[in-house]
Amino acid sequence: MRPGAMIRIGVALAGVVAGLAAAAPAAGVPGARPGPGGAAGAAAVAGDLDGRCDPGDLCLWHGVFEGSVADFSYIDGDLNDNVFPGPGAGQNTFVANNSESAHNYDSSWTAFLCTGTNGRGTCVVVRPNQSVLLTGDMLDNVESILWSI
Ligand SMILES: [Ca+2]
Ligand SMILES: [Ca+2]
Ligand SMILES: [Ca+2]
Repeated sequence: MRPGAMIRIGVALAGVVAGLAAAAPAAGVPGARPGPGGAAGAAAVAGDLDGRCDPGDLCLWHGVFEGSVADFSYIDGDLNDNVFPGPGAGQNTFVANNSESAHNYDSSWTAFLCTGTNGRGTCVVVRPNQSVLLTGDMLDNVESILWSI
């Protein structure tokens, strides 16, 4: 099982917004969103991190819904190895601890944006087709993206 899938399942089991990292992985749990698992060097996926917000993407903006955008189709437990691909302010800067707003372009999966890697720290819930402003402790602090059905 991919590490990312384990994290993903952990979210579903925990059912809480914070403290996700301690959840134990389990095999064969339905609803684990397939994908590269956020592993370093994972193969590129069409539509993922192409600088455009497509259906199924979770988009993070460098600014408040402006400037460069980073679009994630899958779980990514560490945004420290990703840069904003979209044009505009912030392009090619690291995504980790560097975003001010987000929108979930998926129609069924809920995204969790967490202040630490691999779901650690505090997480904000971004429901399907919902936008969030990352303010307070979340401002320029998101470091991982998890999903749950
Ligand atoms: Ca995209
Ligand atoms: Ca990453
Ligand atoms: Ca952080």
